[in-house]
Amino acid sequence: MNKTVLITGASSGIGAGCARKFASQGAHVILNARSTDKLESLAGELKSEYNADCIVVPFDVCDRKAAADALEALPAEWKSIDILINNAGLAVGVDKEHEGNIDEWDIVIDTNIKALLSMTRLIVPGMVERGCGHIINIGSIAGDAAYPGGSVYCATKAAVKALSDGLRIDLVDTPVRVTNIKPGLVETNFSVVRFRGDKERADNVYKGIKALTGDDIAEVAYFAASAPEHMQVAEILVMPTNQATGTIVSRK
Ligand code: 8X3
Repeated sequence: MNKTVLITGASSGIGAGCARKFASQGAHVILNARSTDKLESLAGELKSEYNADCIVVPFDVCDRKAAADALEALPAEWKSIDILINNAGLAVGVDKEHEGNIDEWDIVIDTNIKALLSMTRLIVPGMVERGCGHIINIGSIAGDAAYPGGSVYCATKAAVKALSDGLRIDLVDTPVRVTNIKPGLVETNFSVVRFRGDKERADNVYKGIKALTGDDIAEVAYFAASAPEHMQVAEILVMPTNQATGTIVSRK
C-alpha cells in the first residue's frame, strides 16, 4: 500500500495494531499519541520489523493548537495524508450517570468527540482538495446501545457514529471514504483506564472469553482501507464469537 496513514492513539492497543498492520503492508505511517517514548519505541520496531517509513508526531489530540502546529510542521513529503485513523479514545469510570465525575466526563468527551472532530477538520480539507482520502473512525459497540455504567462513554461512541454518518453525507460527491469500525470486547489497556488503574478488575472483563486484540481490529481497518476505490465500507460491527451485544457475553 503506497499511502500515508496518520494514526491517533498509536502508542498501544488498536492504534499500535493498526500501525503494525499498515506498516507491514508498505504504508507510510505517521504515529501520534502523547508519549514520545512509546511512539519512538514503536517506530523503532516498525523500522526494524518492516523496514517501514514512519515518523512520530507526539501531541495531545485534545490540544487543538498543538495538533494544528504539528500537522503544519510535517515535512512536505508527509503532508498529503491519505488515511486518517481516528483511534484515540477512552472511558473513565463506570459510575451511574447521576453520580459520575464531571471532570472525567470532560476528558472522555473532549477526546472521543471533540478531538476526533478537530483532527477531521484539520485533515479532511486536504483530502477533498487532492480528491483522495479515507477517514477510519474507531467507534464502538457501545455506540449502538447504552449499558450499565457506560452512559457517557456510550454517548460519545453514538456521537462517533453520527459524525461518521454526517461526514459521509457531506463527502458524498467526493472520492473520500468514511468508515466507522465498532469493536466489541478488545483486550487492551482500555479497561485498566476505565477502572482507573485497577488491573484485577480490568482483567475480569476478559476472563472466560477469547476477546479480540488490537491486531484483529487492525485487520478490519486494513480491509476497509484496501477495498477498491469504488467500495466504501461504511460501518463494521465486530466482536468476539462469544459476544452477542454490548452486554450479552458467554464466559466459560
Ligand atoms: C469498548 C468496548 O464493550 O467496553 O468500546 O463497550 S466495550
